[in-house]
Amino acid sequence: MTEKWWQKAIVYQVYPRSFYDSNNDGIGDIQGIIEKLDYIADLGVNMIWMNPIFMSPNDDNGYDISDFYAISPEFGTMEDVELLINEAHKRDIRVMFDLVMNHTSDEHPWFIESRSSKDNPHRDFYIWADGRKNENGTGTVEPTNWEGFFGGSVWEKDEQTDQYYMHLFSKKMPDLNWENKAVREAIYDIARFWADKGIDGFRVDAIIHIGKDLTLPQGENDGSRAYVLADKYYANLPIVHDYVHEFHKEVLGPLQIMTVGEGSTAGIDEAKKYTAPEREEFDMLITFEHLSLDYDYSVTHVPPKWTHKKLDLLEFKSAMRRWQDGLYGHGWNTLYWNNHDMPRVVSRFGSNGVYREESAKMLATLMYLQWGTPYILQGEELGMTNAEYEDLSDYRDVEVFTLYNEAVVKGGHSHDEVMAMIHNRCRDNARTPMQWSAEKYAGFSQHEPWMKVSQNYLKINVALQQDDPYSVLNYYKKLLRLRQSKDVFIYGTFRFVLEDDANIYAYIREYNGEKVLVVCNFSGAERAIQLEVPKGELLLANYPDKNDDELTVLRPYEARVYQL
Ligand code: TEU
Ligand code: CA
Repeated sequence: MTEKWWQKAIVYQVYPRSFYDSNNDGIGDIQGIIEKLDYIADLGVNMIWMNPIFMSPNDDNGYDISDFYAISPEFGTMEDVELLINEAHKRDIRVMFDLVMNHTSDEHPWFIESRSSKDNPHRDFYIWADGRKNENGTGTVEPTNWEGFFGGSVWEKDEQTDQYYMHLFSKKMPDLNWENKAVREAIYDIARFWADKGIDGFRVDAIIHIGKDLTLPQGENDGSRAYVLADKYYANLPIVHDYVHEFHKEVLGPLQIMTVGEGSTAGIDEAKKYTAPEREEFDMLITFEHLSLDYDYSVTHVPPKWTHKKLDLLEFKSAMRRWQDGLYGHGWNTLYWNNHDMPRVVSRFGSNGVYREESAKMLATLMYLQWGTPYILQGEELGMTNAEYEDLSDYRDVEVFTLYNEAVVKGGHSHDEVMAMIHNRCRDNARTPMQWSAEKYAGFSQHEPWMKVSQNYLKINVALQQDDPYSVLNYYKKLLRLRQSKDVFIYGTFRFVLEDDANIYAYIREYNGEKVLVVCNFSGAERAIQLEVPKGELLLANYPDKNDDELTVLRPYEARVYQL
């Protein structure tokens, strides 16, 4: 495969609202990111991905955009953005923006026009349909029983024209109609505009959903919820590839922009299509398969993402293998544990307790020495945990309130049960303010932040970890430098060892005659193993004292990397 710069990229995801507040209004901002660029560079990453910073009423924290060409004043100005791009480039850090092409805000001028009358020129920018007659024929119900990703119906009735519009996410986020060429052209112009500003990449939001089955079939319903996730009608439709290819031809190819598509439910065959260079679609895809294995599908009164069962490591391994093997030689892979839509990985698969640091280091070692481009969420390098909020009012995410409304208020399920789900699973877990120091508000701001800091900031913060050679932060630095120092980590093949072991995650990477071995204990107990390793060639380990003569026992969450 031809070499591309992004194969050596290590991406750091900045959630601007919660990263650093430079002007003390409680909201993170672009100047705040600029102030922390040296911190980011020192970590050893070479690209940042920023969640949306455009004009937005913030129903979904900026994913509901009302003007794609303007920066939200909370975050700063266009000059700030230009400065950020410049300052990042000076430090050899590339910049990736989040491009939202599936929907807009309902406050976007296109939608205001669209809803104003059935014959408005912008009517067909969005997806409108008549309701179905209700049972007794006195009125209408939604055109289909499809459930949106935040819960509830995907349809909202608009009284003005007595039709329903489609919204796969919140009702303030109407879906664009990609069948309309004018919509596609308008979106491509937006991408061109930002490419011209000098950014290096796009993360393309919710891309697998831009094609819908507009014959509007009903989803099969077992009756456990009023609406059903019928994603076969609105996810991964073949037409999506045609749209993405067109986008590539018009924008990505000519402007040489790197892209990663967000392809949550895309399977490996889909991913091959999206990322095979000769098909000219995306460079890589972010998929969720490996992070959907701890859902408990036997619980049906809430959408699957809120449910939980213990992760079966063997299942996890076979999912990882599917992606490591499946894409190798075809496309390119992504590697991640966290993003702004998921609970924190230490709380999810590691330990929140005594082994928090060991488990955070082990999880990073396991993930980021595999084949693909790493995506690290801010705070992950500290081993930041879930939010630990107690009250519903501490949460900020629209998805939390939709769940609560559907499950408790309308569905009659218990408050305590649903609060426990929110506590474990909600997206706000990933969005609490970055923990910079033990100062008030974790050094994120001097003003009360838009969202509460996690109470453990006194113990988990940058200032403490910077000076501690054994901190999670300093381990991340070593790990990322190790990854960048050897081509075997970038291009090498991947092969499991001890594949049937339900607690150990171990693999060998190999490239041009060089071999490395990564061995991780995924459990919180000591594990006996049998592996032959050479003496003294330990490249990295997450326990400080080394006894590298033999490898017969791994301590809780222990991780080791050997040169073979
Ligand atoms: O998330 C999209 C997303 O996760 C869905 O596309 C996914 O397919 C669905 O939940 C089924 O698993 C992105 C952003 O990351 C998120 O923050 C936004 O809220 C959302 O799009 C809407 O823009
Ligand atoms: Ca601010």
